Amino acid sequence: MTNRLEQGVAQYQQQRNALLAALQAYRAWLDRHANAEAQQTLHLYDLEESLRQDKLTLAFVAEFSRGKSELINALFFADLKQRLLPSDVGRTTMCPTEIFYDAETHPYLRLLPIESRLRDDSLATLKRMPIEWSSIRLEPDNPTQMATAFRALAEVKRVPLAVARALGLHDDNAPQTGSNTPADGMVEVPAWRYALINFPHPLLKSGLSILDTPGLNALGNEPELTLNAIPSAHAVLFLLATDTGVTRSDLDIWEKNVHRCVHHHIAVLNKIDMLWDDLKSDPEIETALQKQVFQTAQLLKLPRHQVLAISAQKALVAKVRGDAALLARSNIGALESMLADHIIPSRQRLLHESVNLEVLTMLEASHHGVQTKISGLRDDVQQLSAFTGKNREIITKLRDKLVLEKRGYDAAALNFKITRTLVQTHGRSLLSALSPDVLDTMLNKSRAHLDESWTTASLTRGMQTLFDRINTQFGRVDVLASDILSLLEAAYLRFQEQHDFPALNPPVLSLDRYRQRLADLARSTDVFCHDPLNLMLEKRFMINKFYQSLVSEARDTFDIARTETDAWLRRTLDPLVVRIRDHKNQLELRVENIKKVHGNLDGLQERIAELNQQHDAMHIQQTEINALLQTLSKQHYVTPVHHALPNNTAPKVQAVA
Ligand SMILES: Nc1nc2c(ncn2[C@@H]2O[C@H](COP(=O)(O)OP(=O)(O)OP(=O)(O)O)[C@@H](O)[C@H]2O)c(=O)[nH]1
Ligand SMILES: [Mg+2]
Repeated sequence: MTNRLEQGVAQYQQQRNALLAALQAYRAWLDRHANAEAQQTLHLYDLEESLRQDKLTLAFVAEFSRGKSELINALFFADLKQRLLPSDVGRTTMCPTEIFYDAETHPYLRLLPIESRLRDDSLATLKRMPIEWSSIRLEPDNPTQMATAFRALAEVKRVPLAVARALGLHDDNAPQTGSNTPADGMVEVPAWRYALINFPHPLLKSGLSILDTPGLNALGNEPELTLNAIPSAHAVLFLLATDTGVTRSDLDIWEKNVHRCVHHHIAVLNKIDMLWDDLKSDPEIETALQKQVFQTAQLLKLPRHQVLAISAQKALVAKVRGDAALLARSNIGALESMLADHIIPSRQRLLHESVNLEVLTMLEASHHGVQTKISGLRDDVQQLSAFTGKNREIITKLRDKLVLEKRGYDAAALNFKITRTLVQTHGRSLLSALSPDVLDTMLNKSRAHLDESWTTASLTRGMQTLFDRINTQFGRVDVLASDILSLLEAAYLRFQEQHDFPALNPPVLSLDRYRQRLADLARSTDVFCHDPLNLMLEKRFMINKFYQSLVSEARDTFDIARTETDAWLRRTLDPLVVRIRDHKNQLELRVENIKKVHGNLDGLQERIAELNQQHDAMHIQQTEINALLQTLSKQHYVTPVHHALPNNTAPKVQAVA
């Protein structure tokens, strides 16, 4: 039995494969017709690789015991007929857990020891160092073995108070942070800092990746999650429970980590079975439920339809037992449909748009090249046909005219080389304005603020200085980019006026997305600095951790901006270079034609037949490129039918992004 979610994810995989196939076909086309610049082929390879790596990420965020792990079990692992992830009363999941599929290795559970918090390496770096992790091999055919292994996700250990403090996990002033101070001076801390589960589930194989997070302020302990993993998830499911209602701490997590920080979020009011009461009629229960949904929507400032009321536990039980009536009553189908009808299509749309942005200009240039060749060949055949019965004198005149035209064009093409060199020089300045060295200098300056004192005030100052400097640098890039564009437009206009080139609109470079990302980081810094919890916790430790995550985010943003600028340079220059080169080849061919005819009037018919053959071959190329254009510009995603959700941020094409 496949549900809506499985269908949705399968569709997402299909579309990704279709895009991939189109890119491969285009690369093969370029190879076959030997008119690709090496850089173009490389770029297509990169795009294909990033498409292959693309994952659809769902993050589950909530206060402890709202049923996050239970919901993951119900949505994804019910077919194993077990409660796979530990889910229990009170605080259960102790470390953030990422669940995905990686075909390269045997299924595993990897656990990062909590002590790694003492190191300066980021989680992203540590993820690339398997040696730092404790690894357990999973047996996918043995759910009991897996469930036993997954108990580690709930493990805690007792450490001396000083160690907990050093790990930034103890707050003397706020016992609600989870550590208490017993007489023996030992406190409980999570045994593991992070978990990775590689598991061959069909949904995960299709490119889905899940992030389960621990409740009770544990999120704030890992700034990489709050600054990056959660905001960049394609959807965040925020859970609440009917028995607790919306509490102060629920609201706090919602405000700090979900509401304004992520674009796609769904509030899930879980545990509706708590309202089921044999002594009440169904309409009474429904009224009570609707009231709670309404109140939840109001408190979270969400439209009513973005709050889904379900029972994760009953859904899991129903799926394990094959109880259709209970499954329907659990209402999990509504959540599965929401994911399939809104979240997945919006990810598909973005994927499609980002690939289109990269490839359509290239494809259009190829299309134009073929078109020019076809019309050139047609003109040539016409021209040669007109020679039939003409004398050598007329042909001499025409030849001289054509040679003259070619000379004029060659001069223009040579002139363009100057523009091209100039653009390349500007391009180098453009890229060096975004070089890692420039960033390092800026980082050192911002860090100076912090070295004076590790306070939230100096953190704010340091980060503001950094973001201002990066923005200034982006401003410089804007100016250089618009200079480049003017140069190219002026050069192209000459070809349009003097050599009948069709209109071409080179794309404009926009770094707005990265400016927005910096603004988001600045806002997160502000939230962090005003959070009473962070003011109370061992300051230096958390500020340092937060600073490091911020810097790594700023670095990524800067790097992606550079990659995008580099790609933009290619997108603006390459099509022009290709057009100018194609036209030159065309003219050369025509001069050669006329020279041949001039030398051997008897071979005229033979030459016409030859050109007709070339013309037919070009037609086949044209059909191929048209089909590719059609595949890539076709909308593969399903348009949302019900309520439109706001757009997510564009994907990182190089990381995928
Ligand atoms: N009655 C009822 N209980 C549920 C439901 N969903 C989860 N629970 C129970 O609530 C408790 C907490 O569930 P978990 O899945 O561990 O909650 P969590 O949000 O993952 O909690 P942490 O891991 O501590 O952050 C468990 O005992 C679950 O069985 C539900 O729909 N109905
Ligand atoms: Mg849990």
